[in-house]
Amino acid sequence: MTRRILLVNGPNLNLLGTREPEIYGADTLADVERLTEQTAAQFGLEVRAVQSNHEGALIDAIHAAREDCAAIIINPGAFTHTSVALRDALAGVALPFAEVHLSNVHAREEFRHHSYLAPLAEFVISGAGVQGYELAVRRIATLLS
Ligand code: CA2
Repeated sequence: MTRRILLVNGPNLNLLGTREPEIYGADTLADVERLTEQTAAQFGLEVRAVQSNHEGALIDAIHAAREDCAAIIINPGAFTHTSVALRDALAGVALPFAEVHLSNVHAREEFRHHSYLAPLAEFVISGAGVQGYELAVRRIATLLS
């Protein structure tokens, strides 16, 4: 069985660590990807990391995961609250996935409280900062064991 996780970060997450540290913390996207890879390695899992600001590119990456990944960790950014297309892509590949948010979306504006993806997710982590990615890897390792 494949031992690879697809890590997907959506729009604007390439800006991590450059502004709004009070909401999203000081770590960069590179830090997030490194933490995810290092945690996964402890469980003999590999990571393919993708970030895009384009909905179609994210969908293509999710489709490709069907070939060689066992699970997906996704921070869909603002597409969480808007994208039926991302939801359909995740439903289509039928891989177990975790939805991760750096901030606690339920403590923020009303429009961030709804996720199109969450009903299909194995689990959702929101508000644990970058540690949420580490926790997601640990839970996925359990689910895959
Ligand atoms: O809390 C999260 O991880 C979010 O997915 C982040 C999204 C937001 O739209 C979601 O509601 C919750 C926004 C990502 C923007 O990231 C930035 C990071 C640094 C500076 C500016 C934007």
